[in-house]
Amino acid sequence: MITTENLAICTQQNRDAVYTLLRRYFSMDRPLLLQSDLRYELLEMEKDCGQIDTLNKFIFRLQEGVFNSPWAYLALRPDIAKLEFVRIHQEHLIPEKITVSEFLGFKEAIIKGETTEPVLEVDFGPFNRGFPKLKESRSIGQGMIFLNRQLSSEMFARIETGNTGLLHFLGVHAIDGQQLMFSSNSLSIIPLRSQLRQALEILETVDDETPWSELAPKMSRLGFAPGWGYNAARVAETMNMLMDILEAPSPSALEAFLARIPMISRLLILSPHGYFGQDNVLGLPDTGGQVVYILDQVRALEQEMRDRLQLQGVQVEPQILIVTRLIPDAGDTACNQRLEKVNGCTNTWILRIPFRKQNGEVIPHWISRFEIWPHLETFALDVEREALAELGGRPDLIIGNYSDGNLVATLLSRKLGVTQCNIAHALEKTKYLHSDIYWQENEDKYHFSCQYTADLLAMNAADFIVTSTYQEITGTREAEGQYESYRAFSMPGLYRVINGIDLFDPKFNIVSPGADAEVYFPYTDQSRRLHSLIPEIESLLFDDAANLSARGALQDPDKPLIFTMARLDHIKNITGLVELYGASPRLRSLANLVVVGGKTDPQHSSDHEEQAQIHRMHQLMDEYQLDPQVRWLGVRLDKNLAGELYRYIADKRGVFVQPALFEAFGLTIIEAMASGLPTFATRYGGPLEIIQHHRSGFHINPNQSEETADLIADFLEKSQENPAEWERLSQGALDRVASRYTWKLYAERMMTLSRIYSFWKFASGLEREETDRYLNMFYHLQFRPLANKLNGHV
Ligand code: UDP
Ligand code: LCN
Repeated sequence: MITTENLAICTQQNRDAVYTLLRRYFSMDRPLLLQSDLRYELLEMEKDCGQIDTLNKFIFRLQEGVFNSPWAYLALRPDIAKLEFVRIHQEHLIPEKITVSEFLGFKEAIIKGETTEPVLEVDFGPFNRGFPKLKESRSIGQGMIFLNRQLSSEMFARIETGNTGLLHFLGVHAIDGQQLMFSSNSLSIIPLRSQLRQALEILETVDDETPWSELAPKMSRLGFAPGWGYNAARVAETMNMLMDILEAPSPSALEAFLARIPMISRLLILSPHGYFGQDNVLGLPDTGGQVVYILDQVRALEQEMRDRLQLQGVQVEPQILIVTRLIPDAGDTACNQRLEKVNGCTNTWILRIPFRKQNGEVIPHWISRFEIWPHLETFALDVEREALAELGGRPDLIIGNYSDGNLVATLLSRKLGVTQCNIAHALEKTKYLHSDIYWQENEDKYHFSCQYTADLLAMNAADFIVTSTYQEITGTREAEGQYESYRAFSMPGLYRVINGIDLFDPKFNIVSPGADAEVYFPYTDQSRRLHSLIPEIESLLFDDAANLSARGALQDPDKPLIFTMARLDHIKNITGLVELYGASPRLRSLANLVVVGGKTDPQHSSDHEEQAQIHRMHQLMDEYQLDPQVRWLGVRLDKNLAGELYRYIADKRGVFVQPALFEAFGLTIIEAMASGLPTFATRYGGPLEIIQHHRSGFHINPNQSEETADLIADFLEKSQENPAEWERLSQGALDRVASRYTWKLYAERMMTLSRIYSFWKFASGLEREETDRYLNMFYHLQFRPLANKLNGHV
């Protein structure tokens, strides 16, 4: 293992090389070097001196370095989820271990010229010391299994004395005001065993199919309430499960039993920013995958909740409320409507609540996600009132989405005493390089001081956190994870985070989203194809651009198509793809490029990043004279059209490319793959985990344009010579999505997590009271003043 101790030995053995390398770093005259810079410089040095194996290993484990002669302060990431800090004197060359605080302090002083004035150090570590923690990095993201194992053994140790949270939980359990499982609230173990035995004896005498309604009178005389099953067979199974637990407890038996207890019938989902709607919203600034994710998620969850409640014989209709912002000036969207029913659901609604100014006046226009911070506290109060009225009571679970939704979820969950789940979708900190240390420079535009504070609050408050991939939490061997980036960082002048989040906390669980199987299905499935959309697609691709919001007219329409679709954000790097295509005569001769994104007229955009990207697109089209080979559609495609377009591209033996500089997950990637379209996607972020290189798609490095162009061109050429190659990748993509990325799998897992975490929150007092008090103070003393300052600014 690459530890600081080993580094000392290595330095001794390679004194000359270390000395030369440090000199090179110092001579770069850049105080802060990133992993890529540190590696690059070593590789350059090796060109002159030859390879130094051991040193190589260390440099490749460095996360960043801060240089101020004679000292180099280094952050070493020996392995996934491990972090150490070390400093080396340029002359003495003896590595010394330092604390995170010393490292960050040096960084602040060098980069920002800060004095050694006392700063607020944020440290969540001490609060969670007594809390069970995972030990192995490979178990990160499997928190539920671990927690269940850990807590059940503690609980079972007390079972004979009857002192168990399980009995208490069963005794008071109710949903929608209806008492479930037991009618008495003081259960004890000996009478309970006898009650169960008597009930099972009765159940043996009746037909398996006897419905609960017929069993109810006898069962209620024994003290049982509904919730055990819809018929005699299922009731008996559930009772036997409880008998087994009382007899010989095991975590898996408990998990199976808890999976049967109806716990969730009312769900509150928060997604404040953006245009949240079902039509005409995708591709608008800030409105993308999160909306798609939530709309697909609720369909799957409502179905799963209903199935579960029915199986357990509980006559409660599940209800889901998605709460977002009401935007009076909503253009051609429905975002100015208070209530909207979600298509394909029975009792799932979008509830829109406006943002208000301090004087109560409703804010009419869209507000960027970076500027919504001052509105969230009043929004939370309004949500509490209106959502409780719509739901007819407290929700059983609150799910926050993105930094803003997670903050509102935090405020509401604390207040209502409801289990809180967070879904980040994308944490901005990883997307914007150095956005912590240079926060002041970006404050006017991005207000990261508010966002990162909100993130720390919400991640530490959540009962459980759902992520789409493993690396979202803790990264890969090479790169830091999104949550990991909140572990230790500095915002000079504001605070220094010593321990922002513990990656080994069992609150993390990986539950990957799916692609809507009704919309994104294989191109070969002719009977389901929407053939009527083909003329519209061909018109979009080939008709006169002047009649559409489009640019470019494909000269040779028979060539395969390279397709990309994304919001025109800088990070999506669509312009990077256009540039690499423009600069590659080989690629240009093999295929045309189709871009769906943004608008072609910058005046039609209200978002500064999008405007800049639109200008850049036009510039590239002019510079490389791309009009005959690139079709840029500044339109929003509805889901069905997008689904059929992926399949159309597959018919033409084309490919999908997702060139983002960083992509948290990337729904377009699984949509393209679910359509059977060979997919090339960025190696930075979730796609690295979704795609198996050369099997179910390809990883590309967005910073290596030539290499990427060649990889795509090689594949297109190979596929022309041997169509089986294209089909191999197409099938690989289909198989991968079917085995991992479906909403059915998602809903089952999500409901299990909700039940288990809610149970443990109740049964073992998992309330982290000390953390809560600290968070409360952090919210009032840090977040509120920052948000209020922004209020004056916007
Ligand atoms: N999308 C769409 N039509 C458009 C643009 C985007 O249907 O014109 C959808 C796309 O199919 C995907 C989502 O918007 O479902 C984008 O999600 P992704 O995770 O790829 O990126 P995000 O926008 O969330 O960063
Ligand atoms: C936000 C993103 O940036 C995407 O990478 C995700 O796919 C999307 O949300 C859905 O989680």
